[in-house]
Amino acid sequence: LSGGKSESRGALIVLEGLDRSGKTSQSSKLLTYLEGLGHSAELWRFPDRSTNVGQMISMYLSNKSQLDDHTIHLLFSANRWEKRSLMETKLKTGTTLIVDRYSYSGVAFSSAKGLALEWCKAPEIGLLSPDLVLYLDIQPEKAAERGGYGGERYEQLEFQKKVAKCYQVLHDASWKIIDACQPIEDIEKQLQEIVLDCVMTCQKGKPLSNLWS
Ligand code: DGP
Ligand code: NA
Ligand code: NA
Repeated sequence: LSGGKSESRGALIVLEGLDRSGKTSQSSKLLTYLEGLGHSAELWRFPDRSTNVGQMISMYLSNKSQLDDHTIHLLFSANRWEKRSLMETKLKTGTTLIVDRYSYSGVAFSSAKGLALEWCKAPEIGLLSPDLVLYLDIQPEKAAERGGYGGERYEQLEFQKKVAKCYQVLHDASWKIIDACQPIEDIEKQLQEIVLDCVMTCQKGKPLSNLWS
């Protein structure tokens, strides 16, 4: 009754980076890759705009509502908390989750507004800790040149520069920094290698843990 693939857990893999760093397209390429290898995998993203909390966040991001900086911070966190138990169930039943943004976005975007780092981290304590964080590294100016900033609240060069600085203080041993200005296929290949390695490590029984660790 041991060692079977169906009993090993999935990996929690997070993609982070500035707006227009390429997270969303690389996330879906990774899903296709893992499924192609026969792994059970799902693509998730935060904010998850489909929930009630997510709809409040979406209104805020599109400037249709105004909220105090602390209030919106806690809503983003609540949006992750409302998915925590499902996340744990999926991982424990062997599904790997590719997650487009997570708690690091939460802390980086709010501390970029001037909120204290430790205050920003506090509501994330107890969420599942990613096995791997893939940070798509791009200079804010380069990201802005890519165009297609959709006009949402945070999609402004000066603010993204602050977010980039805030991300820099968050990285730990679970992070891999990827140069997001390489050709798209090169990025894809690098990510595949790192992700496969992580999936294997988790299958071998690496325990789940909680933030911040
Ligand atoms: P996206 O759907 O990935 O484009 O994200 C929408 C915007 O919200 C983007 O500018 C990043 C920002 N964002 C994502 N997660 C959080 C969070 O937890 N807190 C804050 N303040 N902003 C976030
Ligand atoms: Na965006
Ligand atoms: Na995105």
